[in-house]
Order: sequence, then C-alpha cells, then structure tokens
Amino acid sequence: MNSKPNSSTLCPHQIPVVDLSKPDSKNLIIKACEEFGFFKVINHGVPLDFISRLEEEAVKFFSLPVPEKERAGPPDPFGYGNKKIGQNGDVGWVEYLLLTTNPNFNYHQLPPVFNENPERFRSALGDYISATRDMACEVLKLMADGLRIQQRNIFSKLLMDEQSDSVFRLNHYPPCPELQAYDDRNMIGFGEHTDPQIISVLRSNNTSGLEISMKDGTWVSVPPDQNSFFINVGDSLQVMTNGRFRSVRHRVLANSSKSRVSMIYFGGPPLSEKIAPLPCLMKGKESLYKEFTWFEYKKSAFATRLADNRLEHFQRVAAS
Ligand code: GA4
Repeated sequence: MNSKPNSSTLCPHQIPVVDLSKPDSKNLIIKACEEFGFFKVINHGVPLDFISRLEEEAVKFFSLPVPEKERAGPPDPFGYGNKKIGQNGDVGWVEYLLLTTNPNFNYHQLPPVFNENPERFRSALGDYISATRDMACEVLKLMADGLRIQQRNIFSKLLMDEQSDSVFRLNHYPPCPELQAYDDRNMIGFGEHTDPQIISVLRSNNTSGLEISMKDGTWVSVPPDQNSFFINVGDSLQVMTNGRFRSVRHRVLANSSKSRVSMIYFGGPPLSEKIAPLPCLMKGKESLYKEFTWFEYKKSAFATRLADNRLEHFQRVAAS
C-alpha cells in the first residue's frame, strides 16, 4: 500500500474540457480520446440534485461502523470492500461499495444496511445511474459522429441493452493522517489501472487524488471539480476503435486531511457481445486484436492484478 509515486500537477488547461452544449464538442472529444483517453464534461445535463442526493447516501453509508458496512456482503463481485481490491492481492487506502446497475438486483436485493430506508437509497441510485448513463450515451453518440460512423448509437446501444453488463462503484478514500509526517510520501488510494469496460463516468467531491498517465508515462494530477464529470475511455472502446482511442491508465492517491468520495458508472456491453474493431473504422487495415467476447475479456481481466496490461493477451502479434 505504501509507495512513493512521482507525479506532477497538471496545469488545469491541459485537461480537455468538453462543453456538451457546444456544437463543436464531437471534435474535441475525438482529440481528447486519442491523446489522453480522458476528458472533463461540463453542461452535462445531470441534475446537481441527483448528485448531492446520492453523495449524501454514500457519506451516510461510509460513516457506519465497519461491521454494519460488511453486512452489504463481501465484493464477490458486488458488495462492500475495505482495502482489498479485486481477488488477486491488490490493496489500497480505500473502502467501497460495488453494485450492478441491473435494476432487478439493485431494487430487490439491497444490502441490508439500507433496509431502514431502502426507498431513499434506491431512488437516489436509480435517478443518478439513469441520468449518468444517458449522458454517457450522448457522449458515445458524439464519439460516433466525430468518427464519421453513420450509426450514431453503435456504442451507446451496448449500454442501453437490457443485458448490458454495467457496474456502479461508490469509493471512499478516508484521510490518511500519517502522510502529514512525510512531505514527500504518497499513499496509494487505488492503484494504477485501466478500466476494462467501454466508458467510465466519474464524479468526485472536491478532494484531489485522481491522477492520469500521459502517453510518456508521467503522472499528472487532475484538479477535482464536484460539478463536472470525468470520462475515461475503457479497454473495450480502445479495441472497438482499433487502438485509435486510448484506454487511460489512472490511479488515486490518498489525501492527508480530506476525505474523497467518488461515484463511478462503468458502462459495459452484454456478456455475449463480440468486442472487435468496427469494420467501418478499418478501411483495409488489420485488426490489432484477437477476437473475444466481453465475457471472455472480463473473465481474464478479473484474474489479473490491477496494474497489469490486460489487453496485451488479446493483441495480435504484428506480422514481420
Ligand atoms: C477496474 C474498474 C472497476 O472498478 C472494476 C474493477 C475490478 C474490481 O474492483 O473488482 C478489478 C479492476 C476493475 C480491473 C482488474 C481486476 C478487476 C479489480 C482487479 C484487480 C469493478 C472492474 O470492472 O475492473
């Protein structure tokens, strides 16, 4: 959990900012996906009330005693987790609640800790997930437009599918007081990784910690903005664009005095979906990837360590 990662502060102007109300947003999105695999979205249309209602529920949940939170079940794969991330030995200064976005699960099998007032949590979660999913779909349609793909919903239909394998995550990074003693030391909150899905939509409170990796491997810290969303390109979208978009490597560092709360919607395809470069983007080029379904990729991803390069196993070896 301890390490001394080097990072620099990103000048705020370096992070691409996409104003969804502006007509030129699709071109900015394409540039951001190619260069960073990451951008910030403003004028997103998600009501701020949806955000604050869910944040309030999250803060309430994380302030419960650990045994109470553990009643939400171990994260196998859904439930409450503390410090342990995944099944393969990764740890971080973080606690979290992982949920499926499938309403049949959320609405009928809520963690018992929410039983006191399940309706409040359910409606806050339902409102937030459907609004962020709609916004993610709008962004995915703009990506299709920017890539000059005729079928605008080519990506977004995967998130809207009833069988979509999407996940929702609430993270709490408690303050880490020991850090004050060491000016030069950082504690890993959530270790570096890429997201396996198509797209991730992140919102955090005003506590810093998120960092993204540039193409040259340098880490830059992302200034927090509680009224905006941050979009990550996931591994599956990198494959569907045959490597044109970049799945962004990112991590979170713990803060010495402030608590960070983030909520992330991971938009994934149905399990049976074939993940492959879109033929309309190939124009005679060879696929960089072997064929696989989301089920196969997910299975393999969950057997990896957080920092592993998960796509490597699915890359075609270039013919010499
Ligand atoms: C990263 C993105 C999502 O948070 C997540 C994570 C999952 C987990 O926390 O269980 C993984 C990680 C994530 C990728 C590799 C595997 C699986 C932890 C891990 C070591 C829920 C997901 O889908 O993949």
